[in-house]
Amino acid sequence: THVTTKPTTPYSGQKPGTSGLRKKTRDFMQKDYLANFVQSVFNTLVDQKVPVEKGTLVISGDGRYFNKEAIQIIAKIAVAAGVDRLWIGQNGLLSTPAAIGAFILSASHNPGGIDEDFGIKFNGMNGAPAPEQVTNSIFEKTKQISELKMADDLPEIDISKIGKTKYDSPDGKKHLEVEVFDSTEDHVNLLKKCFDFDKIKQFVSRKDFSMCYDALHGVQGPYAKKVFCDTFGLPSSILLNCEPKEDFGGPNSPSHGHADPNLANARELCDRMGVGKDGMPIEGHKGDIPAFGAAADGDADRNMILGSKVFVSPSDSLAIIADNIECIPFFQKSGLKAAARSMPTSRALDLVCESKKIPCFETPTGWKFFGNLMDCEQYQPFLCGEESFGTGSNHIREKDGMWAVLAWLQILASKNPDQALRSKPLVTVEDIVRAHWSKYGRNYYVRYDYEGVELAQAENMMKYMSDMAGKWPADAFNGMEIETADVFKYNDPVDKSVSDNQGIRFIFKNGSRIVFRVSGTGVVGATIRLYLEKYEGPSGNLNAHPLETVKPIAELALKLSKLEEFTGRKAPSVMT
Ligand code: VG1
Ligand code: CO
Repeated sequence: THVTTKPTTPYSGQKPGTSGLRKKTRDFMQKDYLANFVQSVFNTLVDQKVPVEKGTLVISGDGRYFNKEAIQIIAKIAVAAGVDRLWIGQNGLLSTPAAIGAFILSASHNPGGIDEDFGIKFNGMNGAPAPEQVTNSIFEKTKQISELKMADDLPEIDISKIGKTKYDSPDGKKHLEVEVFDSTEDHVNLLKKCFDFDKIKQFVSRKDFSMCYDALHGVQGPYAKKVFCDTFGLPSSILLNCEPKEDFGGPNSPSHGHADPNLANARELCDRMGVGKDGMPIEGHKGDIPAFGAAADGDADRNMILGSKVFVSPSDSLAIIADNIECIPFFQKSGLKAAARSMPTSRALDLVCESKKIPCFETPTGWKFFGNLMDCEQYQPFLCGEESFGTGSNHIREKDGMWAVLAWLQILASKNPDQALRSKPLVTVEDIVRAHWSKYGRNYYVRYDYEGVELAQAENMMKYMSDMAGKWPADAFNGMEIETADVFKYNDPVDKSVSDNQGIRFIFKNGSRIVFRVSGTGVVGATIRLYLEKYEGPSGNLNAHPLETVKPIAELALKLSKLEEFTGRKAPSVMT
């Protein structure tokens, strides 16, 4: 192969957000748009003295439209940059949790298709998303880029067939290897080290247990088939939407092509599980309901957990896994050493950490902030998660949708031990959730999303609230006593970096919280996220309706933020 150098001109706005660069697919299809960004990543790596020439690079994605074309473009740039080996998941598919040292072609939970969204993330050799210093430097490079170096004569890689192909490197001094591999194998092998697969298999084959798994046509499908059907021996009828599709099923599918595992988009699964849009049981639901239900997002790093007629809020799921951590082999040897949640995630986890007397960290939104913490030996094994349906541990440096599901199945298996007890009724997801609330109390939690708001309006609203921090009159809070009203700023305890402006928070003395953020994964305009939390102690009402329960706080939040005045929005577009 040879390297061709050709001139290019910068595109504006190539700034990675919470998780990679996300734009309309058609933006990515513009001449050299993707190439400019990828070249900028390599230029940054070279600057930071990362030994690219010795590296193995993974290039794969969640299977959305333009995935395949993008892989060929990135391969040409990577070869020109001198990469030793390229690994590509069969058919270009690889879930985010399985990708280490990788370009991941995904806009995650955003819809896919030529008229929808595309994205690219870069994860370093430790599997962690590029930290802020790196993404900022990539952005600077995109503004200055003037040339592309590509191995234009690299033949088109056949990504449909597993196998290795050797090419001469551009300098003719070595061979470079391109390997197309079975996407699911490595990751499932890693998960086998975290859990007791035999015990889970025994549990899921009980006659009184049944489950349903929805991959929403994202990349998790083949992994789900491998784990649940090939390994645990469950029938393929438990799988919903497990064939990856370029448009995740498109606008006419039950998820509207939005591979986001939540109450609004995973409707097919929720309906089957008897769970309404409000997270409450569907009245008069007929038919058999499985005992366990779960779903993943487009790139398979998110998870949703359901029981029969029960929705487990992601913040609760995190706290419940923490409280039952001794059920999971990965943690059995030394116990859980530390845990973390993103700032908007409910404080249910904090209560568990308090009782376990272990550190509980509060980070800004996005997985890149957990990486530093879990790299510290004194905090391993480590558990972390977000309200946005992401949960994981230090087995990798990303959230992991399959991991969370196996964690729940392992807990269920432990609560329903051996043969002798088979005559007893199944301890259900609902039993586990209720036991948790009666021990720690319940953190009622709802998120309102206002999508497609004009950017300037969202910024003005956020600016208004940050200007007001410290100046709110004492009677501004509808009689509730305020503890903190500020702009969240994170001091990374490990590398001492500071991330400012990570959301507006109102914390009340009674344990309620209001948080405002602007999303960093949106593609058009701005999405305002309003996070609402109300704590109810163990002796309080643990059976209330979450939407109703947080309503008074929501009204206060709308008053404080003047959201309607700033944006003209009367109601959120999604509640979850
Ligand atoms: C959202 C979620 C955040 C998550 C991020 C990436 O970010 O709120 O918790 O880490 O998506 O998830 P934002 O900035 O839009 O709020 V994924 O599964 O889209 O890579
Ligand atoms: Co995702």
